[in-house]
Amino acid sequence: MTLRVAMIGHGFMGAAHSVGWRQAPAIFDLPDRVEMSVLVGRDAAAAEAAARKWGWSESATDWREVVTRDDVDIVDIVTPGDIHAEIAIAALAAGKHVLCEKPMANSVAQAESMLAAAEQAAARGTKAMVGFTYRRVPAVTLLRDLIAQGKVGNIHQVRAAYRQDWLVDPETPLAWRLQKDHAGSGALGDIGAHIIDMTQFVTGLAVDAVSGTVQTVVPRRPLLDSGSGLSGTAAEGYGDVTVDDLAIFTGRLAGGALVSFEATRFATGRKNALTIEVSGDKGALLFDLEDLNRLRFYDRTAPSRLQGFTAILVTEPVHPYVAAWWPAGHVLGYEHGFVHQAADFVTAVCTGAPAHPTFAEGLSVQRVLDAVQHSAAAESAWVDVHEPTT
Ligand code: SOE
Repeated sequence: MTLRVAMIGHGFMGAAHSVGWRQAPAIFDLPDRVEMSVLVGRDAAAAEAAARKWGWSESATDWREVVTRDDVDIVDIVTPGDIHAEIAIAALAAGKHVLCEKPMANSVAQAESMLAAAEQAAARGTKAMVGFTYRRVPAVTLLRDLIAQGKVGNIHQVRAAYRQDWLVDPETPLAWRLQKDHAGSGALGDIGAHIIDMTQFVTGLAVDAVSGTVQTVVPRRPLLDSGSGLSGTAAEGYGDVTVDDLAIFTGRLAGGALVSFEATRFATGRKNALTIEVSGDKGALLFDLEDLNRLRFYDRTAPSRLQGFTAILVTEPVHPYVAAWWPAGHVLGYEHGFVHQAADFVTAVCTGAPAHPTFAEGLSVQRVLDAVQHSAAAESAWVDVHEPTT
């Protein structure tokens, strides 16, 4: 059998997902073949150029028509968040398996309706998954496995940060990521969502309550002329930034451990620095995306003369995903997570194996994001994540 994929959107994430779809069948021994069938974009010429560049068989402009086509099995959503819900719900109703970029939606209400659609579709064997790709960096999967095996013991504290600096220049243009209508929130939803998901994923514990603050450092920016935003060029005139530039918050995990979260686009000198450190009574684990082939481990149970953080080189065939790639010691990079994501999703579709992150997990992140915004609006009061906040 061949699984035929339609991808809706073709910006930065569209490029990353295209690499994933193209490489997964070559690198992994997948149960079925994968065909990159159709790429969808609003502008016909741009969609056609992107399809040609990334190896899609054809391009189209009307996602509504594409998600109901008989010759499409998987719909991959890489648009801005404001239309995730509409596309995902239509695709699931049409019986398509759905992979949706993070954050899953722009609001809790949208995420709830997506989960309802996914639950109905699951009864017919249809899969829905959220693209929190960093779960599939081998060192992050290993971190999760080591925690599950008790290597850090009882978790006392987590420090999670995602730091970028692409907005430090006040002349960086007003991309869709800076507009609430399109993005829902700013650094909070775009990169804060990653560290919320990663914390819940690696610890297996839900964020139960939060207290935080958000800030918009540069309130007006030049309008965007062309480009995706991260690398766009400016047009004449200025417009309002309607989202946060940075968000700093504390989370309380089920069981009581505290997490410090920092999501910022104003960390001068930090380009794409995601770090997470989990501290427990038996040990600690530290991951740094800028050094993604290593996982640092502190073993408190080792003789004290041997104690200290050691670096595990996560490049060996015994490590998650690595055996499919190069001989031992040959490092991986940013795009490999997207390949692992495509391979895992195809495997789940073909075998019926669970596809994580589920839409329920996507909704749980959305609830945390929403609670942070409510806390920020209430002078950083603690907000319970599971209570309705609106
Ligand atoms: C922009 O901040 C961004 O592209 C995020 O949207 C992605 O999820 C992350 O992988 C890199 O940074």
